[in-house]
Amino acid sequence: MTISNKLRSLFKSVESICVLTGAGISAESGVATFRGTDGLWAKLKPEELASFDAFLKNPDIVWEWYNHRRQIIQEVKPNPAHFALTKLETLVKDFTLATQNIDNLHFRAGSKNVLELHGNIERSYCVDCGRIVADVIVTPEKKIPHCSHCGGIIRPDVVWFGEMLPDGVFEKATNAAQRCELFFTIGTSAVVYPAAGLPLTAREHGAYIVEINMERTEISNIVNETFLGKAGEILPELISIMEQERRQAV
Ligand code: BJW
Ligand code: ZN
Repeated sequence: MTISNKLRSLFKSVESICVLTGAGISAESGVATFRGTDGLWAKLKPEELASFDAFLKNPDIVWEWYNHRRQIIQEVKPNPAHFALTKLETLVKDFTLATQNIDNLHFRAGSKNVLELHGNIERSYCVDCGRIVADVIVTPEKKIPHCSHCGGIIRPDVVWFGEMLPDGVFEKATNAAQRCELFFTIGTSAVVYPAAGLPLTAREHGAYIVEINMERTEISNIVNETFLGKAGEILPELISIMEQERRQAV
């Protein structure tokens, strides 16, 4: 793998890293991405499934979709890209992983400082009283779960279009993007805001931006270096180069 001299030398000394991940990092685990020809939204319209209005109109259909995805996510495993990020966290003093994914795979791989920008599919909450519910059961007989406390409708704890991100989480991600020296954007089409603004923030504050994706994206022209290919192949290689550089530097 060819990497620039700038990145190689940054690998030796960097102590502050921020990472943004998107659906592409979980693709090799078997979780479908959203956009693109094989994406979830090639056939399904996001506005019909990923907004609160859509949920209120058809809670049973939205629950069926999330239940189906929850089942897939429970069966899949983190892949080498998730594990490479777990390793990366141990190499530097300041590490933040902001993920747009709701699949829990970073936590399952052992990453610690993870900011879930768009929630977590394995959690749900009551739209009326806000209580968090861990184990929601949806069946053909019981298509819409209700709160055992107040009777309100339970919804998945994910962020839909037009909704604010969880309290304080985006602020933490912005801080990390502002203070990092090296920023990775991995497996995201970088079209959904405010998450897609994080690499731009990092760049404005002087960070070196590295993108890993199967194809060029909306932000490829503002990043410093793009590696085209599978995150599960590229990331482990990059982290092993970084380890080598740091061993030599001691
Ligand atoms: C690989 C790979 C491999 C594949 N290796 N790579 C106009 C302009 C600007 C903004 C807006 C606008 N109109 C509306 C907005 C705001 C809106 C937005 O950004 N819309 C744009 C689409 C235009 N944003 C919001 O509404 C956000 N909230 C907000 O702004 O609050 C403020 C506000 C409040 C009230 C009113 C107004 C404003 C909330 C956004 C929530 C997004 N939610 C979703 C669904 C989550 C639940 C669920 O999963 O069902 O989050 S949408 C969906 O997109 C999901 C993802 O997290 C997100 C990003 O997708 P991601 O991860 O980038 O996936 P893909 O599929 O797009 O890309 C995968 C990539 O991987 C591809 O590039 C592949 O090439 C690559 N890849 N295999 C490496 N092996
Ligand atoms: Zn309730």
